[in-house]
Amino acid sequence: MNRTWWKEAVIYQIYPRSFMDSNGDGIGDLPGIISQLDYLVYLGVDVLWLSPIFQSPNDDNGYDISDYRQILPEYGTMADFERLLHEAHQCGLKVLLDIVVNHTSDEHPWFVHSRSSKDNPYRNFYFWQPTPPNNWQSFFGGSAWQHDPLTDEYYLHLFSRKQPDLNWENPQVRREIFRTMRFWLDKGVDGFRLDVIPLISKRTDWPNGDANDLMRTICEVYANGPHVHEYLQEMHREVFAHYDALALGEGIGISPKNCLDYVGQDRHELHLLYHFDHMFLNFGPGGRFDPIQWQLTDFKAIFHRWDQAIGQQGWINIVLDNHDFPRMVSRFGDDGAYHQASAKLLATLLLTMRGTPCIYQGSELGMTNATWHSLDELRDIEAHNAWKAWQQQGGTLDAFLQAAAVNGRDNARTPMQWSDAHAAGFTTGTPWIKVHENYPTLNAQKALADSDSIFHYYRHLLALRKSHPTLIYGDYLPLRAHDAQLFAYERADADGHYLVLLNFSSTPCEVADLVPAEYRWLLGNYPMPPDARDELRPWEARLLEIAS
Ligand code: TEU
Ligand code: CA
Repeated sequence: MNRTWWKEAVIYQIYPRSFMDSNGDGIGDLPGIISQLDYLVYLGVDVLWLSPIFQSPNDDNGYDISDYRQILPEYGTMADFERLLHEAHQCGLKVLLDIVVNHTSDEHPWFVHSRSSKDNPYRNFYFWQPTPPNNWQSFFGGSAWQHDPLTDEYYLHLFSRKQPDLNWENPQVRREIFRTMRFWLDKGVDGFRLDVIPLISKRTDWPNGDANDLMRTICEVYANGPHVHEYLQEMHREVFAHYDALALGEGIGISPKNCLDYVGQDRHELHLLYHFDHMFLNFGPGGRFDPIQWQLTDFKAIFHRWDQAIGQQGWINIVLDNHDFPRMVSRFGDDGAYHQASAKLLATLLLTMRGTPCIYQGSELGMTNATWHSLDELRDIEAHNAWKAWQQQGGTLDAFLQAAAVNGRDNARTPMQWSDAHAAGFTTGTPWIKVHENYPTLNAQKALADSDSIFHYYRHLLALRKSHPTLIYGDYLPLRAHDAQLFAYERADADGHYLVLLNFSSTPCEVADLVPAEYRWLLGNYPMPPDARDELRPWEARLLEIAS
């Protein structure tokens, strides 16, 4: 396995809107990020991924870009961005921009031209049809085809109506996108997170999707289109081949079967991708707002299947939460009685699984899902659209708010909790989205002062990972695959051998048969027991070094 910086790095995702506000307008911004670089360096991460910072009407918080070369004024100026990049580099941090190239905003000049007439030179930048050719549904609800009265035709939008899909079959579109990417790389950015990249090539035979099987429809109909690899290879030739820059793809619709087509090291497409298999585990037949119970055995099987599929030929990201999903401790842990222990257990999984971890802002503090008391508190377009559909089916508001509290995206978007000051120290003004009620006790200031905090656990683990390359490159060997309570595995290569034991439950768990007599205790989320063969306590995590 060849060594590269991006396999060894740990990525920290910043959602700029909710990270730190410098001027009291209630919206996080670039100077706010600059003011917290010391915090990120102290934590020990290597790469910052900034969710989109480009000009946007914010229908989907920046995932609807109206100018790829301007900074959103709410976030600051180009000079602020250049200062952020410079200061981050000075601290040894790399910076990835999140670029959305599957679609633009409907306010992007390309779309404004495109819709203006059927023979406009930009018409072919998007997909126009006289009538909807199929039953495709938008990810945010309703038909993916929107009628436009200006020319009496329909355009495709896989996300909101204000996010028309670009037509990548048009070489001019590709040229413009690649030029834009080079523009930012020439400024010195270290790579891109590529939003919904498996969707860029459309099946223009326009087959129907299966309304009863969304996952299959995503994999077979929306994603992995006929030219996707051709386009990504072209992107590599035109863009990435000329820089030491990272291509990290959001891998929606990619499965273990085809992942190496994207990240195989001989492919020259993406370096990394993150998949959605475990992130969709608790989505019921009705999707996100129809949550179901998930099983640890399924969860483990997903990690195993992906690790086997990737093997020695490629590399992936490890992700347990981000701005699109609930908080990991609320979802996969226990954010009540075992909040501290389970947040640390999940950190152990995130940072010792084989792959490049992404830490989402605030999870290093153990930030939790919020409670939503009314529709007005929710900001996410996906939630508001889902509520409309929910209402049509006769559902109640209470039940909807409960579903949103389990799986809504706004859970991950509440402001970063810096201190117990006004608005958690995020802003001196009124935050754009409510601050979580638990900020007086759960905040960075408290965490930094408490050597036993979740934050310091992350810090130790990040340092440990750096000094034990086997935790990065070593093989992943799952143990007790069928155990519904214990997630256990070894990481091993010629240089070392480690055992990771994670009790995903609030009842004790036997591990005596897994622990050899000789071991060295590296880290745990409880005080060291007299013997590492003793049963695991509720949500206990142990990381041991064992003899090969
Ligand atoms: O997300 C893609 C995506 O499909 C998931 O957000 C999720 O499946 C969706 O919420 C449906 O439940 C990316 C971005 O990460 C997300 O924030 C954007 O809203 C989306 O693309 C459109 O750009
Ligand atoms: Ca601001």
